[in-house]
Amino acid sequence: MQKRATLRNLAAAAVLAALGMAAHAQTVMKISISVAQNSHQGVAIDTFAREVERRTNGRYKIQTFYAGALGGERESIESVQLGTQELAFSSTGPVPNFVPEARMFDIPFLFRDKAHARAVLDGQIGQDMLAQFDSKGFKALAWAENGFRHMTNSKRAVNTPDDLKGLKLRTMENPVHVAAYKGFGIITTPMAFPEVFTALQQGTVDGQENPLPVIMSAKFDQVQKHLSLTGHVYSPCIFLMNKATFDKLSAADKQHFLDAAKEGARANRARVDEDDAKGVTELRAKGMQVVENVDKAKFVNQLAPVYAEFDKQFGKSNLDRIRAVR
Ligand code: EAX
Repeated sequence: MQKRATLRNLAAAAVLAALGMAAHAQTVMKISISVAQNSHQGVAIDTFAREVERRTNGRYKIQTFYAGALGGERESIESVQLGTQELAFSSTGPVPNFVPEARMFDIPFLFRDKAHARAVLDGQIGQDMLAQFDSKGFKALAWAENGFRHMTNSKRAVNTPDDLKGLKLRTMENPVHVAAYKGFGIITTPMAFPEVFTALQQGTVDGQENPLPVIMSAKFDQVQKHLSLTGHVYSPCIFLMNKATFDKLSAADKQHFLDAAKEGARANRARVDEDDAKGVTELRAKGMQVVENVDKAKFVNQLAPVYAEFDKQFGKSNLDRIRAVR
């Protein structure tokens, strides 16, 4: 009799333990960026991670990795496509290697300002572009922002395109950027972001180009003398998730991940605005010489031959549709 009661209690305890485990079963996923945590990109993934955990009541935990800890942007995107890493937050720099259609957004001087870029990305054109990622093994959760890119170098002030001629600049691994920068006479060196600081420090390249939030968080003022606010390219960022991993989520959890990415993008864009507002003052105080008013018309005119090529590649009507968005 006693033995049977003990066995019953043991069975009950085992069931409770199993239920307890089930109630607290947690799936851990990884997300990475190539810049420091204290940055517009760090804010994006930290907000995303917090929101996913909150909205799924802890059923999903997002482990965040910064400063290229899991590799550069191209490497991380590749890992997400393969499924060895569930998520990445990246600029669109390396994206054309995976989703060629997306390179349209990398065309110099295509976007008037951040409001225009955000309206395009959050509107029909941008949402249609997100759908292009599905067939390439990605679920693109949301657009976010890197910002308008500016030129830095250690050699000379850049006021006109002629000042760019012969400069060895690191570029992202992006075919549109490389073609455009060659149009300025730049000697282009495509390179993953985690290698850039050392390359600048050692003089392997003379300069690079990035938004103020990246220049600030990467402390490029320590290895670059000159900054010119060329704003030559608007650089989106994007939340990418392995498609098969996303498809396995319940309908409710799919929505939680999508909403968390939108929250992350909201926090990210707010931090870009903050950094843009104080960046020039901060970088000047750290010793950079800043050219604030370059003659943008001269830079645009210099790219006329390249634009003719882009009109052919992407269809002038598609580019005009983007320009027409208010
Ligand atoms: O954070 O590789 C680059 O220059 C990109 O802007 C990257 O997002 C740096």
